[in-house]
Amino acid sequence: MALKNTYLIELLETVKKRNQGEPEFIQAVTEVIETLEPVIDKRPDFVEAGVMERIVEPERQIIFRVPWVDDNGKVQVNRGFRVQFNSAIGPYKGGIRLHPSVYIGIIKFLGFEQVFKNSLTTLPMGGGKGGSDFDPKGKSDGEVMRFCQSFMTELSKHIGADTDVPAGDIGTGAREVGYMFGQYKRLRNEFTGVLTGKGLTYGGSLARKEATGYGLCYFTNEMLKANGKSFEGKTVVVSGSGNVAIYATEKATELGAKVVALSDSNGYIYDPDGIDLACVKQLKEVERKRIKEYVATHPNATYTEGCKGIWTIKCDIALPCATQNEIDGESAEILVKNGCWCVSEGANMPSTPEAINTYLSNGLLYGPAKAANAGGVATSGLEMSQNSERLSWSFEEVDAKLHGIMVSIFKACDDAAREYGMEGNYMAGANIAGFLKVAEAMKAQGCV
Ligand code: NDP
Ligand code: 2IT
Repeated sequence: MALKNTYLIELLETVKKRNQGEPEFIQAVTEVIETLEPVIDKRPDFVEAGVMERIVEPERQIIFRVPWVDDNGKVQVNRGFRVQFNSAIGPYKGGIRLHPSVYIGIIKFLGFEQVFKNSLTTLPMGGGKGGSDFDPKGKSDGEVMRFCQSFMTELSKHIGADTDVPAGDIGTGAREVGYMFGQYKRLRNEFTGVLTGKGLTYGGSLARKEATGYGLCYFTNEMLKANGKSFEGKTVVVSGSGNVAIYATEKATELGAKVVALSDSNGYIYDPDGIDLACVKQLKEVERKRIKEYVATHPNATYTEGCKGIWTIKCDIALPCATQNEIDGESAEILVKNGCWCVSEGANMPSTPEAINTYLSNGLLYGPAKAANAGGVATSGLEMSQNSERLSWSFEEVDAKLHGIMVSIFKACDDAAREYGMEGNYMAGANIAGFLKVAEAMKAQGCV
C-alpha cells in the first residue's frame, strides 16, 4: 500500500534513517503507519499532540552484559536487552526471547507490536519486550540456570510488578521463567507478580501455557464464523512445534480440524493421519528432542529437511506458529495455488509484506498476529490480576475469560475495518483499534 499523506511519508523516512540496520523493526512500523493513514487523515489532534513521532520511539532501551560460567568453567558472555516501548495504558508487558538471532532490531519490532496487541486485549498493559542472543539449545539445566540468574541480576533493576512484567517467548518457557523469578525474589526479597508464565506452584495461572495456541484458534474460529465457515473437517498446517504450535494443534483438533504438519528450525513432519499430539508433547515438552524423532514411531509420517517446504503441503488453513518472516511471497503463492483460504498468525510477524499482499489480493481470510496471538499476553494479564488479589482461578474460569477476550478482539478488528471502509481487512482493523486506545491515552497524558 503506497502512502499519500506527506506527513506520514516523512515520518516513515525518519524512522528508516534513525533505525538503520534494523529491517524487522522498519517492517513492523511500515505496516502500522500504512494502515493508520485513514485515521491520521481524520484526526489532526493526534498529529498536533505528536503521538505518531512518540509512538515509533521506545520510551527506554536497556542493553547489558550477561556473563555466566559454562559447565567447563569457562566464562561466556551474552548480550541482554529490554525495550520498554510504551507505558501509556499500563506497565510495560511482553516476553523475553532467548535465541541466537536476537539483536536490538528484533526486540524493538516485538516491543512495538506488543503495544498494539496489549491494547487490543482490553487489559491495562503497556508494551515491552526483552531477550538475549543466548541459545538454550544444547545447554545443561545448570548452564540455563546460571545464564537466567545473571540475566535477571541486571534486569531486576529495571522491572517490577507495577513497572514492567516480562514473560516467555521463543526459548523462554516455564524452566527459564522459574529461574528468573527465583533470582528476582532473592535479589529483592519480595514475592510479587513480576513475571508471568510462572509455574503453578508459585503464582502461575492455569491455562497460561495453553493460552496463545487456544486463543489463536478462538480468534480464528470467530473469523471463520463471521465468514460462514468453521474448523470442522478442515485440513490445517501448523508451523513450529513449541508452546504456541502445540496448543494451537490441540485446540484446532478439538474444534474438528485435522492438523497434518508441524516443524522446527531443522525441518517438518507430515502425518496424513493427523498429528499425534501426545507424542509431540513428550518429544518437545519432556525430552527436548527434535521433531524428526516423530517419524520413528509413526510409519505413515514423513520428515523433510528445511522449514520452508511446510508451506507446499495442501491445506485449508495455515497457522504459522514459529517465527518472523517464515512465510514469504513465494510460499504464500504456493499456499494459495494449493487451495489454502485462511492464514492466521500464532507467531509474531510470520508473514512478509509480499505474503500479506498475496493473502489480501486473493481474498484469503487473514488473521494478523497482533490480534490472533494476543491470547497469551491477555492470559498473562489475568495472571497479574490473580497475583494482585492473591487468589487463583480455575482452568475453566481463565479459559472462559480468554475466550471472551478473543471474541471481543475479533469484533474490535472487524468493526474498525468496517468503520474505515476496509471491511474484511482484519490487519488494518487490528492496527487501528489497537492504536486508538493508546493514542487517546498518550494525548490525554500530555507530551511525555
Ligand atoms: P518456542 O520456543 O516454544 O517454540 C518456537 C518454535 O519455533 C520451535 O519449534 C522452533 O524450532 C521454531 N523456531 C524458532 N525460531 C525459528 C527460526 N528462526 N526458524 C525456524 N523455526 C524457528 O516459542 P513459542 O512457541 O513461545 O513462540 C513461537 C512464536 O509465537 C514466536 O513468534 C513468538 O514470538 C510467538 N508468540 C509467543 C507467545 C507465547 O506466549 N509464548 C505469545 C504470542 C506470540 P527450534 O526448536 O528448532 O528452534
Ligand atoms: O508475543 C507475546 O505476546 C508473548 N510472547 C507473550 C507476552 C506476555 O507477556 O505474556
